[in-house]
Amino acid sequence: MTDPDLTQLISGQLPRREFVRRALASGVSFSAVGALLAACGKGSSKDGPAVAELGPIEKQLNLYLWSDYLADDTLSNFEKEFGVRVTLDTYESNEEMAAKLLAGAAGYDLVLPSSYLFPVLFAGDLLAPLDRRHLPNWTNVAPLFVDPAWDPGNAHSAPWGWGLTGIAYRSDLVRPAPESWSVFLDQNYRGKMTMLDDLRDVIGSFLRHRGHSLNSTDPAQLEVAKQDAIAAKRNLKAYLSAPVKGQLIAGDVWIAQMWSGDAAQAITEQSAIKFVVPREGSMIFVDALVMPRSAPHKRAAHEFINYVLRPEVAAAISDQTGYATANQAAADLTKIKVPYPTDEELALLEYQTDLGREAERWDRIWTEIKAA
Ligand code: N2P
Repeated sequence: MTDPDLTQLISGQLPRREFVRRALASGVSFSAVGALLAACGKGSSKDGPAVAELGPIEKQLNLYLWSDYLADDTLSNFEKEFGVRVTLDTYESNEEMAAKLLAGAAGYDLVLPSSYLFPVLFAGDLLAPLDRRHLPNWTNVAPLFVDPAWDPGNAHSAPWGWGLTGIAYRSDLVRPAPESWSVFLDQNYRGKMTMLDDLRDVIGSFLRHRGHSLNSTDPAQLEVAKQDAIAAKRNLKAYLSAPVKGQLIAGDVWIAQMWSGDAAQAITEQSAIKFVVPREGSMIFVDALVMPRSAPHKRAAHEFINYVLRPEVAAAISDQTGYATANQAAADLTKIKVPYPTDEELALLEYQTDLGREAERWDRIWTEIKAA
């Protein structure tokens, strides 16, 4: 990317998507690109074209979702009922997914970002508005998730569920129970611990450990978080997200930074696994389905959203994944009640927010941690 690119973008001579393509090709991180677009006043897609009329349902649907976020029969039942073939690609972090979309990956009909990513997706002009006329089951959405700050009027998204980041551990092998992020600095567990392969979770947890916001952009605070993360890295077996479950169940990993639902999935197979929110506090997230502008099967995408908004479909997803549903009607049907955070825990939880231009600093620090 060159300065003339930026000038052309501002004057409207360079389309947003071409700007994004060039910026990423020249090594600028996706979040920094989002910040640049937002700063140039190109940050809103709410002025986009009105919702186009959708034709008949297509025969194909391409999903790009977080791994382990569906019930076994969610897709096969949809395929059978609607006569649509579904393909599923998965990702392990918001950053992995956003980099792919911003780099121009086309062909996906629905993706499932966390709320903090919305400013970047809007800035990249990546999202198509949803047509509520094709979502009669919308009324099942819990009031808490209606009209969120990150997507006013839910114009571009349908809430899926929410969860927390915490520590999953083998209570039969680890004593005393971990209660602080500092457990990852404990050499006694060297080689038996993992942290999420996610810069927001790793750096964020060490920021909380030192009493700071997990959205901090303060260089001095971030420097200390980096040093802590590097010290912890010496004790880690790996950075591994959802796929660590098998190792925790097998006992190869004893302590893992983990998302609540994935921990719940592991607990169903090994009851000695426990999940704790560290005393310094942690992150809470909401994930929501969005439809890229480039989605080739927009009617099928709407039918799928409407399908997962059915109480019984959303309940089955919540039961199997351990994530709390954003569907009010489904919450009454779930067999496994996902425990809502206690008031004490809630006071310690923080939503991740977009880092703006400082995302670049975070990216640099993460690269340094990974290279250390
Ligand atoms: C699903 C993980 C989703 C949680 N496996 C991260 N937002």
